[in-house]
Amino acid sequence: MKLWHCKGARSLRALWALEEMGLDYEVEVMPFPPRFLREGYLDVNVVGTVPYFVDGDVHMTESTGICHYLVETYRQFDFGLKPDHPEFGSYLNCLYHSDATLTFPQTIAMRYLHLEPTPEKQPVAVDYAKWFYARLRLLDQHMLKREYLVDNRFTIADIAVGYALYLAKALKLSEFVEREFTPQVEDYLARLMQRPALQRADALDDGHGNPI
Ligand SMILES: N[C@@H](CCC(=O)N[C@@H](CS)C(=O)NCC(=O)O)C(=O)O
Repeated sequence: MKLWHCKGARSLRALWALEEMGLDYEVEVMPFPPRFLREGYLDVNVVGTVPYFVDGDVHMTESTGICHYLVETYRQFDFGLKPDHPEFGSYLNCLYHSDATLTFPQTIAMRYLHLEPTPEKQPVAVDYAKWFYARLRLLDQHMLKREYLVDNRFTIADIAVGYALYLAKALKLSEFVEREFTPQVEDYLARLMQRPALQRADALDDGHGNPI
């Protein structure tokens, strides 16, 4: 299997999962954004985004979907839950919530605060950054009495949601909107950042550093 990745981008979810699971994979680390900076990338992935993932005939473009695929296809249930688990619904909710609800407003903020920072777009970016913090309310509540999202253990749900927290830090969103994570969410992210698999995945670089 092969993963196309850019440092700090959503492909980190898939890379982190591959590292946690100890699966054999090939990775291409590219400058960001690859559709402009990696020649021929649109021929690899017509959408031009990362991650892009290939496993035999399987081609995938969704970071959380790739994590879920790896759990199911390679029977990595140490990192996932099966449908008969009482928290299966919560597990799926975290997986979908991670990108559709949490990362989505962050990417608009990233675009206008970091990649195309024009003064007229600044209010839009700040608005989306505030929106992101408001959307953390579910996690704030959920983490009051938990160390991990489901089943009292680390799973890909933590990779999926943890990446959104990682991205907020990388984008320095708190500086733009004067909001902080709640103590329980700050502790949760610190716990995730200590994981050797994340540290290995995060260290992979195309030589140009992190653009965000
Ligand atoms: N929902 C997709 C989104 C993928 C995505 O938009 N990735 C961003 C990086 S975080 C990207 O490649 N942007 C570059 C571009 O749009 O050219 C996922 O979760 O993987």
